[in-house]
Amino acid sequence: MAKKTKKKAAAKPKTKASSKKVVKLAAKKNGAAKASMPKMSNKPFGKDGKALDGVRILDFTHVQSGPTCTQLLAWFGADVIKVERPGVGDITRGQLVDVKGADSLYFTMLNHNKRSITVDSKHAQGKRVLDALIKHCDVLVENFAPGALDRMGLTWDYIHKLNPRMIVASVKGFGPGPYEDCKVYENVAQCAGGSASTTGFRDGPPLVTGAQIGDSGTGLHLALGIVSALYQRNRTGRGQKVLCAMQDGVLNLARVKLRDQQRLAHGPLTEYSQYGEGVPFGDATPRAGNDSGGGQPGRILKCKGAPQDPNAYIYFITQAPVWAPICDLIGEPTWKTDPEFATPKARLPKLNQIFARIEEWTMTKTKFEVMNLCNAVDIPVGPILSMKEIAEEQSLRKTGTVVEVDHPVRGKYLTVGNPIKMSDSISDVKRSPLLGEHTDEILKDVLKFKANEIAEIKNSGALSAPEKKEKAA
Ligand code: CAO
Repeated sequence: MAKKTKKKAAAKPKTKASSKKVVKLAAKKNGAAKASMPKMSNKPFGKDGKALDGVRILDFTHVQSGPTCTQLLAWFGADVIKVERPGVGDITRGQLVDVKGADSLYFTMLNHNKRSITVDSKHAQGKRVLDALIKHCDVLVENFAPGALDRMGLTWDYIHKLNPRMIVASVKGFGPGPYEDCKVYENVAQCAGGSASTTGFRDGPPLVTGAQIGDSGTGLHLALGIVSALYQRNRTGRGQKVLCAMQDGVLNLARVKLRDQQRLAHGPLTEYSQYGEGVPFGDATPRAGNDSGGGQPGRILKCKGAPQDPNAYIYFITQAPVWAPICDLIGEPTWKTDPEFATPKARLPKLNQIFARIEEWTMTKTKFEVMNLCNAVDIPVGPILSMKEIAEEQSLRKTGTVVEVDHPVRGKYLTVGNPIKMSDSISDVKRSPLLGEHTDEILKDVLKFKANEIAEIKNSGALSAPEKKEKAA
């Protein structure tokens, strides 16, 4: 797609059946809409390029939320050009540094498969490079503080005029409203999106979760918005703005808690432990400890080795359909028919007693033994896996979910590969770029600047760190 926009930024949409290769498929049988499709590939699956081949991304992201999005797009085959401030780059390059002189894991693990160009966006020659990038890219992705892009002169109107096909995708902390001008980080979003008020134990303070649902969660949402906008562009020929607010992304992931908020108007939440314990409900969804959000009673129980081993625990769910095998497994077969225990409703006030008995049993076994015994009779359980165990888990290495990457400065390190597996678009994980590593090739090969133009831009100091700028002046 980006290639097609090189000569003519506002070229006609490509979906019309113009080439001989295109055949019309009228899917009458299944009632699907009439669609124009390219001729079906006869190459083996996984050997005919990647899903987003030909899409070029102007990646103006930093920290975590935006880079998560553009890393996914890169794994799907997009050419992601990361624009960074000369001399500094994405601030995470130098945050939580573990190997002196090397880009941090914070940076490397969020910026695989990208190219890096350094450009001072507030310099006139830097602006010239950005304008060229806008003309040659399909999508601009950014997660600057509110107003920062406009202050660079890159308003929607300006970008849309330069390249009407460009999709402009943004992460912001809040959507339009009273907080729209606020800067936001992960935990701010977890709190403002309703997650923290519903996480933790009833008698303790609100808690944030370790999973980065504000940053990475919103990046994921944004990636879906971008891909959908690209799909719509095939029909309309024009770009659009895509906005994901972190508050909205977190709330979307916490929607079961807004569900429970509304259920409260009709009585207590009977599947919450607090109901069985006789503790009255207030007017907002309470924190529910480790109760399961799906309405099935669940708890985290000790296994052999706990509490000395902080991860010798298992998540145990007493789902109604597997109550009988649970009773057999823990040595309480009479609970299957005893009216005090036989039905989910009868069990609700006795969950503490029931889970204490199950825990007596789980404490005699390791979490993996519990997992094997339970899964043999279709009882779903969740061993609490430490990051050490996950890093060493060979099945995750085999699927490419945990990948070892080699980096020229830091050496080998582990990362999380693409969690979305596609049979015809196989992701390979390439190391993150060094700061400005691809500046020259992008100016020359992508933006087609001539040698004298490149020299002019470079000599202006627009692509280099402040000390070089001083020399150039
Ligand atoms: N050349 C020149 N200037 C550049 C530049 C470049 N290549 N790249 C960035 N800058 C400038 C910006 O223009 C901005 O300048 P102004 O304030 O003068 O307009 C400045 O760098 C700082 O950008 P910022 O405000 O986005 O960065 P920050 O560190 O102050 O704030 C953050 C960081 C994350 C709080 C803010 O960007 C934000 O709220 N983003 C939206 C929400 C988000 O994504 N948060 C998640 C981050 S991950 O936890």
